[in-house]
Amino acid sequence: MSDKTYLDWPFFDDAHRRLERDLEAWVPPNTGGDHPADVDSACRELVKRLGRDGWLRYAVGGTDCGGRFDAIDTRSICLIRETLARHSGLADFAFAMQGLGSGALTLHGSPQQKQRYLAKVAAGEAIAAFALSEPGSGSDVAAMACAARAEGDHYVLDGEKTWISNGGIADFYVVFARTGEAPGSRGLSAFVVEANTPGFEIAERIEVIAPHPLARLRFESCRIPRENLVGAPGQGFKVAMQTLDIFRTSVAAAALGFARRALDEALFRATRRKMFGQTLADFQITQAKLAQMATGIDASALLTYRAAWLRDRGRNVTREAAMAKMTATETAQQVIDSAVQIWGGLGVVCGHPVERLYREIRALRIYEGATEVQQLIIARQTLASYQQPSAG
Ligand code: COS
Repeated sequence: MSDKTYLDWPFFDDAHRRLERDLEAWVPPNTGGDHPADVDSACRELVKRLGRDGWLRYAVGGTDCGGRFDAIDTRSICLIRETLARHSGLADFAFAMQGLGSGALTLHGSPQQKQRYLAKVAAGEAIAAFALSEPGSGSDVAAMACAARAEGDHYVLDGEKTWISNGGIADFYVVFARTGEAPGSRGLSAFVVEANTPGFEIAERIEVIAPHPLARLRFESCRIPRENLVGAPGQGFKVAMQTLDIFRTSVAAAALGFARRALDEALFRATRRKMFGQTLADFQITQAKLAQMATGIDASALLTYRAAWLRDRGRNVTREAAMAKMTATETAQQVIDSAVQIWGGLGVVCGHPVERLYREIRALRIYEGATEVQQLIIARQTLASYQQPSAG
């Protein structure tokens, strides 16, 4: 049984505690299976179930278009991701991508766009995706080459996107492209591209160590109605970054869920496995490991829920979200590695919970801003506040 004492921390109110309890009761153990033969169908099914039972309402903002609240409640999203991740990486993925894929619409969509897309995302009737990275620009978003030129009442998209989660099963993609109002980050815009738009195709499906739908996308003279522009022209970089400010914090929460599961598995093994006349847990060397694991988890939780709480209070959390994502994902990797060590040979057997966690955690240190990007963000802001301390 995972430690739940953190729910008494002042970041949460009773509605959060109820949400966690209700979701814990809803999610059957190992939802979604660990090695589904058909990952696309498994994801579609998870989205349907998460939508049918109301959980996806937390992934979008706006009660008039299916959202649970008027604005996204970051703490709810984090609690849901943490809880789902403890049981099933794929269920967490299905939930998270509905939020990331529609986040730009929640934040900057027109009333018509919100009505058209968000209600279906919240009901699990449409699958969303977020298309930012390209073969030549991952960390350096401002260097993107995919271009959208205005032509009458349309934009015409040409270029590629890659590492796009839900690529291949999404009904629509929020795509970022260069519109050229100004150089670099000031010349990008965001668009909704529906999957059946002529000129859009899945160029390649990509298989990864923890399978989920992932693809490279290609746009060739792909005509998008002007009303599919999300936010103002030239504001795409900020739209992407504001979306990531929410979902980077939630990646930290997912890592936390993986780490908590790993600690549970390690405790189970350490208190049962006998050697040299005692249990593994009786050895101080094991206790040192368990202490590191438990402390790392609490430190990650504090940073994660601080970032979520601050965002829910309307604060800019770019730095706090970066700290949370960096710490929680790097810590979870170490915690899971220790759990594998405690399980010994069994820990590397395909299908074992800690083997699955070992594969699942790895990508979280890379996507939505690699650890090195988070370091850059934190250092820049730390240096800026040192060099320009606020008056008084
Ligand atoms: N919210 C709102 N605005 C933001 C912002 C945020 N979180 N972060 C930056 N901006 C603004 C800046 O204020 C700046 O505005 P002005 O042009 O008005 O001055 C502008 O955006 C450019 O910011 P910056 O100079 O910091 O941009 P850089 O090109 O140096 O890039 C990083 C910054 C590296 C942080 C950014 O490119 C990044 O996050 N990269 C990782 C991308 C990523 O996560 N990829 C994974 C995709 S999802 S799997």
